[in-house]
Amino acid sequence: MSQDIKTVDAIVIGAGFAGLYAIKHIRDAGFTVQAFEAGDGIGGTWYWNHYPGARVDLECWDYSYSFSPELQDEWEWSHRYPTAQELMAYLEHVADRFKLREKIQFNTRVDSAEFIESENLWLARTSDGKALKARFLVPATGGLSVPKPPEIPGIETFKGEAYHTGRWPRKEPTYEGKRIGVIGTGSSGVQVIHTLAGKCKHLTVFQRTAVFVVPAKNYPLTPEMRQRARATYAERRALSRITRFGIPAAMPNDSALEATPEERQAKFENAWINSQLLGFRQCFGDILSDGKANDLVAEFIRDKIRTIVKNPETAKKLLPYGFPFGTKRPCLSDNYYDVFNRDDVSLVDLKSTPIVRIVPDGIETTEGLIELDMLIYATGYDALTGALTHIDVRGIGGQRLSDKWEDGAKTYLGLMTAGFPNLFTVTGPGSPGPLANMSMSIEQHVDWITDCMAYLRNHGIVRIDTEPAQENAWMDHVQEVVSRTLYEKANSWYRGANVPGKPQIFLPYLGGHGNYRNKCDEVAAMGYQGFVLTRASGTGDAAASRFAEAGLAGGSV
Ligand code: N01
Repeated sequence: MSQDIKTVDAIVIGAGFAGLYAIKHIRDAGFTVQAFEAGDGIGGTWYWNHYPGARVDLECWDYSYSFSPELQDEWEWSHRYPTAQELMAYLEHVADRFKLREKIQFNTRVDSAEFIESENLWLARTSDGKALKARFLVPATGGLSVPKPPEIPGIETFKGEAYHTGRWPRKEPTYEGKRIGVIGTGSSGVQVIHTLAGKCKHLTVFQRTAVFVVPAKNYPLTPEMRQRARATYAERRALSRITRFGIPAAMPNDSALEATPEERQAKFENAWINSQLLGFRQCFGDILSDGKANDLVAEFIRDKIRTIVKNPETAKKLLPYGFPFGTKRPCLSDNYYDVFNRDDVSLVDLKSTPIVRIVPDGIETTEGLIELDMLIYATGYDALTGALTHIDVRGIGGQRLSDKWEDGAKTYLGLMTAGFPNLFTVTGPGSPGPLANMSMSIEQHVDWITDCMAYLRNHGIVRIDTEPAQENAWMDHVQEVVSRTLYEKANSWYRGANVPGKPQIFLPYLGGHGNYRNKCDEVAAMGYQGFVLTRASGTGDAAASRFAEAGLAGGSV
């Protein structure tokens, strides 16, 4: 039976930003590729998250592929921060331009993947009842793709419409005349709230934790702006490859505490006026590492909230406390706080007025029933690990990935986890991932993975794995770097704190995109130092890595 199963060089899971580039780059390196995508179209995160107001919070010049100058030149971005719909159109264009669709099987989930040790192949089983083998498994499943339900009793009893932002229906719901409740005030909730306010009969915001929202300053792009961006693309991308966040923004070294109050005020005002995601963090070098410096920014933003929101009681509820600025992803919006000055928007502070249960007609809080026609869950994701552990992945000895990561995900360089050979994670836990420009990080990972695959092919190596000691040392380093910052002080999804029962370990690598890229390149240049390479029997190799003779017939990649 196993003879009948087709074998390809690589299975890619997902057809979002990461999956598309993986398909292209791996195919162009001469490998056979099959991709599977659960949705019926291209887009990944943007396919599932096209809720009202969904748009990226990095500038389009940075949150886009850099691998093709022609693509950069021909694509016409409409806004500084494109919507989910525009990003989908871009990704569809990429799929067509580079002829990637033929490699993708849509509407198909990879349910399980098992490493067949005797063959050094992955055996994947898919939701259409079929199976496929591959030398390499490349889950490009995204860090924010498994929605986290709100864990509120009675959720199934609600008789109105209910949607999670991460699974938005393809057919846009109507909002006019409806009483809508939004649970959650992270990046997704903030975008939904500022977009639906004024477009429905009444909007009720259920806020558990107030967040820092800074102006987006989104604007339409003119032909001149596009022309300027095109002229500097090469420079911009080159700089992004060496910076901490993977965008062309250098981080300063000076301390907020050493500046005069006037200097601080001027910088903070400038960050507020000329806002962008990193604006406040770029004001001084210690905003993310010194609690007192951070408090200065936090208080500056709280003052803005007090000024914008007219009702002092409402303003007070919207003031973020309990975590340093920047340690949960700040949100961008041009009118979030103004929305709370409207008569058709109300705020329920769940700290003082908790939800008791969801009932057929709405939400019952400790202060009574709020009747609703539609409920929107903007409650986030089982981030960074969820998409991987939801697939039944089994490595050496049948070990389940979900069991191995029971006490926290472990990887070497965010690229491989020991005991799961030939499986490369794209922007996985232990890599900078969400704490850098995702599109830059994706390209860096896919380039590295493809180069590695080519190296293995050229050297007759049929298996690559890492060792527990390597990943322990790497994850210790990830924790050590974060301990030098304020990030650990927040109950964020970066450390799994948003999912009840999830082990809490800080997963993204904070050492900086540029440094991380150098480290990955260095490891490769040293013959994949820290990885265990197993060759097909009978071939020789002088690489510095340790080889384990597996005695296998192979080299068929
Ligand atoms: O999810 P989140 P998200 N009862 O986890 C609340 C990226 N992104 O989808 O903070 C009541 O940040 C929860 O409250 P608390 C971006 O990286 C980017 O908004 O846990 N509330 C929180 O308020 C972002 O960081 C863009 O106390 C409950 C909210 O739900 C990441 O995706 C746009 C609850 C979840 O916030 C995730 O953002 C959108 C409960 N039971 C997303 N459970 C852009 O590029 C959870 N909450 C602009």
